[in-house]
Amino acid sequence: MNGAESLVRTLVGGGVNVCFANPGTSEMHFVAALDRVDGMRCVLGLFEGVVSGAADGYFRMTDGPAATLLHLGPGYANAAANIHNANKASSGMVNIVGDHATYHRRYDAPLTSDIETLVRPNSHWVKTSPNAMSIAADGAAAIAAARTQPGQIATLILPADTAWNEGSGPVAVPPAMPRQPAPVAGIEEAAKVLRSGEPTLLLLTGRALREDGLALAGQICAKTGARLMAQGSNARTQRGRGRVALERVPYVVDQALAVLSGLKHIILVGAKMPVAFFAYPNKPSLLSPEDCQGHVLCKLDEDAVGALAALAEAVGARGTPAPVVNDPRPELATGKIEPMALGQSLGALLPENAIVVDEAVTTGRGFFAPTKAANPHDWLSNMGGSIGLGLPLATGAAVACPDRKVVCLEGDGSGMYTLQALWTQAREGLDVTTLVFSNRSYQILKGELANVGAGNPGRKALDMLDLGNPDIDWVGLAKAMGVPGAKATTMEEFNRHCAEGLAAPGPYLVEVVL
Ligand SMILES: Cc1ncc(C[n+]2csc(CCOP(=O)(O)OP(=O)(O)O)c2C)c(N)n1
Repeated sequence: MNGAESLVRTLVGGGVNVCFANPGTSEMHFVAALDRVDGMRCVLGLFEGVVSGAADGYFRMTDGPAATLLHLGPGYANAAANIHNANKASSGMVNIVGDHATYHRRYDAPLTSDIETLVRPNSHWVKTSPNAMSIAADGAAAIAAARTQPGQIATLILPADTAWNEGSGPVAVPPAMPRQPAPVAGIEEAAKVLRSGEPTLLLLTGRALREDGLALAGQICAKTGARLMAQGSNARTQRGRGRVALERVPYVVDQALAVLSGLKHIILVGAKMPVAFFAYPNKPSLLSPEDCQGHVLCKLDEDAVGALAALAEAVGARGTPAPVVNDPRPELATGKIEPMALGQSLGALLPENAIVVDEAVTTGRGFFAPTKAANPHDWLSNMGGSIGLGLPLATGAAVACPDRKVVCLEGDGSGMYTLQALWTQAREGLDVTTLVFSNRSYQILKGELANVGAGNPGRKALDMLDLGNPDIDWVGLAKAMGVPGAKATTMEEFNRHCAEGLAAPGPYLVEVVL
């Protein structure tokens, strides 16, 4: 058995059953080995940013890593922006980056580059496998690293001769370690703060934002009068009717300062003290009041649900009912297409157990409130700020959860970075309804131009923020990649086309003209 097959068998044996791939010559033995090994689903992405974003979506929905297959330094470089996003979301993934055969590297052939240096900033674990006999053991170590709580990026560089020479056969992967309990001192400190009666916020991210963690956090806040919020963006939040709802720290600095003003304590449940996305002249970087103290209940890799349960116990909140959302679902909105109307119709239309991928940027900023009482769903956000994640993330989430509907909320500017994901959705028959909010501009940047104090923009500056001239035909783009769709110019059309997409099995795209 050659090295490549030893590696693929190690991946499958270690529970890595999906590989998002964009291969080249140096990965041909890995590709050939896929045919000889059962249990590995291979999904082709036509740009590496699709591959890495999909692996992120897959991890968020399964809590287990997928593999990616990337072609040398440039293949990795194309994947890097969404690996950055995955890293910020603490998603685990096993990147397999092909390289030239070990003896060929010294000749500096066109695709030669320093792959280790390229991958290091966004990888917790990096290794170039030295020979075919060690590739399976290195693969097993990469899987173990990717599964390290809360999830890590592991990058294994695979020189072509380590794939084609005789290998060791598969190597067993040690079972994943559970999360460690949070230190008792943090729980005691948090309980003391909550008992003090001073204005306190429980700030959540990570594992705490699933239904069980939210119920405990809701009980604690109902009992003690503390406030409850989530970080500005989060990997996966479970929300909707029957669950404890929470708002996020706003993106706009002045709004965030207002929301957090008066607080004396923030209890951090996996979260960091809130910081502004960017610095702006004459505005603070830290969003909490100067005299507000942070208290770590648990770190991101620790057992957040266990820590919340212990805190609920400590403040006597176990018998307090969790304040879950009981409101009726909103009605469909009608008339002119506007962000709040879209949020309302979305709240009415979201199917039970949907997975919402949110890269709606300006249009979607207010969607949390009107979707609060929608059917129960999971909400996935971009945590690394590198746009072009939404369509790939939705693709990976749909591969992970074939029984659930994925609804991708996408800005037209962000969508254009990685639109090839639509082709993968069509080829794989993935159940994704994509709503592209076609405001034909980089709308958010128009506000940012003013916020950074760059003065009154002229024609040249405004042209850099405008996506019209020519208008992008999203329905045409989708059709060309095998995804049916329709355009909506009124809320009535939106309601109809969105419902059509949600009713159809497989991918569908609605271009929403704002
Ligand atoms: C990789 C990357 N390049 C550029 C940016 C800067 N950027 C932030 S938002 C944005 C435009 C987003 O446009 P769109 O998705 O249409 O959202 P809108 O604000 O119009 O709703 C750009 C270019 C970024 N965040 N990431």
